Amino acid sequence: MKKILTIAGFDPSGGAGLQADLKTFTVHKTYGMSVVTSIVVQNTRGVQWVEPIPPALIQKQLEVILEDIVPDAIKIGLISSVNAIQVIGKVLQKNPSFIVVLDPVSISSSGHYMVKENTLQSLQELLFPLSSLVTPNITEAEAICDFSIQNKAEMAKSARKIAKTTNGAVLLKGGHASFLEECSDVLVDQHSIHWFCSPRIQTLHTHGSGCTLSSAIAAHLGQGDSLITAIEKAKAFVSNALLYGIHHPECTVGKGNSPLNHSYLL
Ligand code: PXL
Repeated sequence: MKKILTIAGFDPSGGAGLQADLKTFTVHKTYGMSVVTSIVVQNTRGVQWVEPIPPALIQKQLEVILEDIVPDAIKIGLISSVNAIQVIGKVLQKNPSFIVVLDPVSISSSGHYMVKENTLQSLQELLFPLSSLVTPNITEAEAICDFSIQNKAEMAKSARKIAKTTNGAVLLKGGHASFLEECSDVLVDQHSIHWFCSPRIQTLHTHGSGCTLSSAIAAHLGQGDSLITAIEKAKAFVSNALLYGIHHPECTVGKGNSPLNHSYLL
């Protein structure tokens, strides 16, 4: 069984962060492990508080896992402080062969800032160069590149610029882009560009969709899939988990933006 590690925030309501990641790892028949970086006090209606875990404690969790278990892939989600980014970078630098999928989370889907200023800049300086894939959404890509994205050409331009700072590729997610009729994501590495297009699913019940996509990609990469295959399979998983959440009223959770139905495969 392949072993997949998430380094992410804790969502007590169970739909996003490392809870989403662990559920995703399990239904992909992999063994899930988690290092917690922050406690995010929230429910499906929104985020109320983000409490960072002390960096030394993050470092210790990581070191103790890694001296015992070699992960086949790592997903990184919310890291809410620069000091935490620094210690994670320090540990990962010692293991340059790891497959790392980094979701540069900064704002929750309910619009709450979950990171301190400069976090995106530090992620780009310290963790993008250690990542095989970085998965920003449009808002995060705009903040990283410092220009606005209004069409597919600008999506590609932004992804190309960000890709130069990674150790692999960028998947720029168009899921929230109002200028796209379909849901189009663009994958760019040093040499190539590939578009993934899927029908847009009209729903507000998307809590945890970004976390789930990046952890499903990590699970597939850890199992040996190519990058394009891993992304295709992960996108199909997210679409189905969204659809099963909406079309089965008994699967709706909470009074706000309901999470995906991670268990639909079961
Ligand atoms: O979707 C971004 C995200 C990431 N990580 C945690 C979260 C959220 C959004 O709510 O709670 C822990």
